[in-house]
Amino acid sequence: TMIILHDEATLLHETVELLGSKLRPALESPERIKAILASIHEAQTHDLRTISASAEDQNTTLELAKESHSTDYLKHLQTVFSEWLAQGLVTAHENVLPECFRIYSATSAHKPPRPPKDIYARAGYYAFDMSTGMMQNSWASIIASANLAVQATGLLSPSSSLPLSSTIKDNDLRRSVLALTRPPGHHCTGTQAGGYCYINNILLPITLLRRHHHQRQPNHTPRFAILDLDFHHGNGTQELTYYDADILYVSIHGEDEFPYYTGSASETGPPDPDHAAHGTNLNLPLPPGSSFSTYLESLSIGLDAVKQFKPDYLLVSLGFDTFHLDPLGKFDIETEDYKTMAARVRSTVPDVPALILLEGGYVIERLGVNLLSFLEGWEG
Ligand code: SP5
Ligand code: ZN
Repeated sequence: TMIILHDEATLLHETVELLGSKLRPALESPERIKAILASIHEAQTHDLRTISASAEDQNTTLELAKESHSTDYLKHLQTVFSEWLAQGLVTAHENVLPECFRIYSATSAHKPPRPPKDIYARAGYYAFDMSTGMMQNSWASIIASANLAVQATGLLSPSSSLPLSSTIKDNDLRRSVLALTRPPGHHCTGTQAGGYCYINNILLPITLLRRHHHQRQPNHTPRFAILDLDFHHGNGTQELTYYDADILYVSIHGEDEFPYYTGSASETGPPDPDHAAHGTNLNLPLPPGSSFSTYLESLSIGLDAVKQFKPDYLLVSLGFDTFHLDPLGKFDIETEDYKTMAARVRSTVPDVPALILLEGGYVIERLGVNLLSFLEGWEG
């Protein structure tokens, strides 16, 4: 039985995106979570907890997010829709979408680029693609999703000093927790939304656990391994952890796929061999069409690195866009393979407290079975 955290507010965000030259309903939709919930209910094997972020929870979460994201970026996410609406740039049922992205110009008087005064232009300053629109309720889902990551952390750590939601009790403490985070998080950077991501959810547990350890065990600096199993490279997570010696980032992803400009095996952390974070980034790109047996070879390399790193915590960015039918993925992975995948991961570090956060996966009608298969393998 896995404790699975969900918040109904994650279902509110519903946008359009530019995909293959057409503006269409975003593949990252509320139906993804609804389908997962239906499968969990039907299976009856897991302990699903539906929580709701209080104003205080939201403040705590926002405060933690400021460790990874700039204050002006977070402010932008909270206000851009209503500002566009007030100025008549969108109607209540439309989306804010960017038009002009950041330009790094050698000849500009503004180096580095600064936020434009024009509210219309700011949408493109704080984003890097057109899959990451903002509608009326987007912020409510963004903060609810991030809060799920925070509350899941509370279930991992035996401390009443953590900001546990009132729906969670001390005797619920677990070694593994899954949070149904939506929107996902691994693509957004400190100042740019992208790839359906707005707040990098997986960084929040790290910030929270660090503060927690700092209070209780100041002599011990906790070590974190992030295993990113989404089909896409987690460029945001990589960027936010690259120079951090206490975080290992490992990603298996489609080679030369979205987000296109990151994810090469040569990105291993700071190049200086004397830098403490040298070698704490491991990218394992795989060509389109890769089979599950090929995938397992990379997974085994990634897991060796995780084991060697001796993490105090394992954080899994779990995407199901590696599924063979996924419209955004190109791997040849099937439902039963997720069971094998999860079993390999968990058996590598069976006693390390682990948080699993949802990232991508767009075959609505198979998301539930794929997740159940993963959990079956995880719990052995
Ligand atoms: C969290 C996550 O999985 N985000 C992925 C976002 C990917 N968005 C861009 C995909 C571009 C695919 N291009 C194909 C166009 C023709 N259909
Ligand atoms: Zn993805």
